[in-house]
Amino acid sequence: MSAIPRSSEVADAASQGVAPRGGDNRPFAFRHFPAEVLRDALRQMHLIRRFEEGAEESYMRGLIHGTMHLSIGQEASAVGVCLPLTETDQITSTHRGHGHCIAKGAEVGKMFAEFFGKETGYCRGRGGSMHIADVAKGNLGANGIVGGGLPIAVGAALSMKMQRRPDVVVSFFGDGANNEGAFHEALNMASIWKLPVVFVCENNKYGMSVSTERSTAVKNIAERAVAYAMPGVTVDGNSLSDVSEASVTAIERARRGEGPTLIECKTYRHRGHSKSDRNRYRTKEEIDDWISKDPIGRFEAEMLEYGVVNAAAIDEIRAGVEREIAEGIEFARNSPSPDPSEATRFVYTA
Ligand SMILES: Cc1ncc(C[n+]2csc(CCOP(=O)(O)OP(=O)(O)O)c2C)c(N)n1
Ligand SMILES: [Mg+2]
Repeated sequence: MSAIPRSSEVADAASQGVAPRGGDNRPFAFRHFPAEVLRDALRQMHLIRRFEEGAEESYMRGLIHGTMHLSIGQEASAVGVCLPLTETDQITSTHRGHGHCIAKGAEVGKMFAEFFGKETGYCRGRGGSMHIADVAKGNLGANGIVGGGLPIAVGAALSMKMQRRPDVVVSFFGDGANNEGAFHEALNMASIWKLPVVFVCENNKYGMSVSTERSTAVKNIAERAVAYAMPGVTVDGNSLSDVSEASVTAIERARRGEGPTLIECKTYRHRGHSKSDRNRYRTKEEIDDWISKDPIGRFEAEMLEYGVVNAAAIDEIRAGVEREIAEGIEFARNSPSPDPSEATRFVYTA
């Protein structure tokens, strides 16, 4: 179930309350990005939300096997971070990576096909939810190993530096990864070699059922940056604008050759850790409180307030996303399954 208020409700609230403002009081994203980029950011956030709801429904109907980790509630982090990236910039992702994948330009039809185990999927149906990669678009892949993407990002950034390319690498990871050795090794190496990499910790308060208060010695994970002599910044991960501001600053710094940054996006997953989670470690009140801070509803309200869209334009965006999702599921359902005799092909690359 989607918790986003209908755009007409938001529009009514905005028209009865605050008049559109302009000038320097607007949040960063509204000053920095053109209107069409902001409208596309909203479309992407809806696309991620509806993709995951579609995946959840398909799972219930037995079209998807195994498990999956949904990022519903975390869309502002994926989209806000990727907003300043070019096609040749790269990302590494996590087990909760559908949003990163879409924000870096993936097609939902090929993603559904991968979920359904079809030959037309991003990894020819061999990978599934946790192993989607789209190298042509700069997505080096999701990763089932907690912290696994961090050293890969550092290697990719070293390669960019050695080739004198102007590109940067963004490494997404969860709060659970910040206590892994790979996190500390990656940050240290990126700092001493001033590599063009941005570390983005999506702190959704839990690693499975363990809260960050119980697992992590520092209050804000961004404080870890001090130990590796790089900037560390904690932002409201449910604010598209705040996330994009941190991302623009870090990416510009990396492109100038000044090295890495650690960004911590404080956010929340509305759903359980995976399909088998019974939510015994958190309260309904906590979940409801975060649902009321839903990043999509917040961004829509801001878009209306600053006159970037009207209610009709939002409805059009939603309708376009619905069509794209329906077509994507249809494409995946009608796609061929791999031939069982080829099950071991396309699994390793030489
Ligand atoms: C190295 C490693 N250890 C443990 C696991 C099991 N595991 C899968 S997801 C997860 C929790 C990860 O939490 P976090 O990094 O906060 O990401 P989130 O699930 O909250 O997005 C764990 C412990 C794993 N996949 N890899
Ligand atoms: Mg977490």
